[in-house]
Amino acid sequence: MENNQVALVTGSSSGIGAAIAERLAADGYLVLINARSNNQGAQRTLKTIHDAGNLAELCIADLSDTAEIQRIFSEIRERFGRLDVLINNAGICPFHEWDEVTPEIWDQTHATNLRAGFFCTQAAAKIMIDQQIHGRIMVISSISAIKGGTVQTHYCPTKGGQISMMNAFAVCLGKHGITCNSILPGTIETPINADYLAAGNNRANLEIQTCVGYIGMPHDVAGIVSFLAKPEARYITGASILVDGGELIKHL
Ligand code: RM4
Repeated sequence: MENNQVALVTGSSSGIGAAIAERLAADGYLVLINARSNNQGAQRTLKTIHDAGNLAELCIADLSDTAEIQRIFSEIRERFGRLDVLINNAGICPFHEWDEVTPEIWDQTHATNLRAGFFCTQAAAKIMIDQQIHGRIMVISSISAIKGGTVQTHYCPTKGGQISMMNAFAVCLGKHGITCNSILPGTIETPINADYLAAGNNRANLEIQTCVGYIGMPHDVAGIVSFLAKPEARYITGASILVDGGELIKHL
């Protein structure tokens, strides 16, 4: 791989984002670890990458604030002069019954999951085009883009929107050699659903919904991201790739 390539992974203080950050650093990128604050998780991801002898720096910003997005992308331009990979991973899933969702919960979920992804992609693509970089942009969407969830009526549309947004960007950016793809994880063992998985029979119920009989781990998602970032994946754009242990097809 060409030296000095830079990858930004939003929301990489824990879970899927942390695993992607570690994987891309192992692949040779200087990884920018984004988190809302300089918290323990961000420090842990940074230390894991450094301990493995790879490159990473913190990139602290709350991406639900578009001014913060502008700030970090100006900094990336000034400091590195390039961006090769953007992984739109930051996301929240505050579980609420459909009749308890308030406009505030709706707005907050959309600002983090969808609006931030749009403005990060817009800013990243401008750098890639200016630098003539055949960049890679991905969004970590979800099986929930397709499948409904009882406590996710406000969250599912953000995941569906992420796919349609990546497809639209794929159309716009293909001529610049930039690919835009969506990854759709099923249930993955992360802090976002730790309480849910621990309650009642939720874990067992989710396990039997998959073909493989178990719940995936963050590194199960990181592998496909690593592949899509490579030059050999140049012809894959506008794709939606399920990483769900066969959950979606099992009950069709
Ligand atoms: C996902 C999907 C999973 C759930 C997470 C929090 O997109 O719905 O099943 O665990 O959200």
